[in-house]
Amino acid sequence: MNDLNTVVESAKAAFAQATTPADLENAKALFLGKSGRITELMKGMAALPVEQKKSLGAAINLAKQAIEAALNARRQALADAQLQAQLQAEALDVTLPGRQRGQGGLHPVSITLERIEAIFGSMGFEVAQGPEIETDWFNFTALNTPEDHPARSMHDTFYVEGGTATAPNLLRTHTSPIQIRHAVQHVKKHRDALGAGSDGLFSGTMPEIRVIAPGRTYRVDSDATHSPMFHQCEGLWIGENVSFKDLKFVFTDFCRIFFESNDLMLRFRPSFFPFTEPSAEIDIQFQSGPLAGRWLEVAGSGQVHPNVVSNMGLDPEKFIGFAFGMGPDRLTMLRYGVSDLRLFFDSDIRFLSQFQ
Ligand code: 2NL
Repeated sequence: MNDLNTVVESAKAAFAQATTPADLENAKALFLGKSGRITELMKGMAALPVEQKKSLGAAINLAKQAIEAALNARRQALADAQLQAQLQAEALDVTLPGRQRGQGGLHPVSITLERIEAIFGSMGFEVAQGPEIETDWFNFTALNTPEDHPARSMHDTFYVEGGTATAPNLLRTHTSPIQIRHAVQHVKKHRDALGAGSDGLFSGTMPEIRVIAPGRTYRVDSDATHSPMFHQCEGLWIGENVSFKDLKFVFTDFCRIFFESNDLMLRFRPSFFPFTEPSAEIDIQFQSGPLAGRWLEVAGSGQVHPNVVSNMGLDPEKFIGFAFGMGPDRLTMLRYGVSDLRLFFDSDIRFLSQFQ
């Protein structure tokens, strides 16, 4: 009896030591296999008298059942442990955000351009586009720029192939030529609609021209505050009775909406441009916030010069209006507190991703 208990106990100990299913099956063989301890004990009963066979047989059977029970328990424990390990190894954090494809976003200057378009759009301005390679007529002549003006020199303007000596091609230096093209088209369309012919300057009735011209522009210039490619957005409003007060209210409204503040002042400072007369620089001053107290130049403006009105095909005795030009790059720097213009053109994702 005691012997059998020892066998059962040593079987339990051997099973407990087995840490893999293979180890366990080897340990099982030591007790229940062909020449295992239990099997050997059963073989040893053959020579015993019937009475002893009965009682010892029953005892061995009990011991065998105890060993089988211990074996099964250990099998189950190892299987459970193996399942736990696998679950742990393959654990999923279902609360993690899914892996996404990298998301693109708008460039900060594009964000500014979209805001400018939306704000002027809400005031009834169309958005016009035009070619970046221009003729010298649309870029300079139509805008009343004298033949000997320094802006026309190779030193300031990028000239490109494809033009002629008298009509050279260049990279537009501002977006005004877009507005000249737009105005010429506008006049032609309404003139044709009236059957007014195409001679002379138009002095009939037509809807007002109210347009903005955003886009890329180019000048021979490069330092911390100038890039050879930069953005401009010009605006033009021409009608029969459009005055400087309209410019003031349009631009004041624009600044308040763009900078999300009613707490700013505007100043129209006398200036000069060949294409406007009179002309004014527009400065703004925030009354609160990080830029408070300094006058900041944000745009040039003026009443469109009569020669420019003529070049649109309109009679300057009948049509009058204003124009302005601003730099979306600079507006973006002011709005976000960016100090170096070149950051906008370096394509460094660490900088650009901050605007998403
Ligand atoms: C500046 C100056 C200005 C204009 C642009 C303009 C356009 C037409 C006719 C007359 Cl079609 N004028 N544009 C007028 C005054 C100033 O821009 O400093 N821009 C950043």
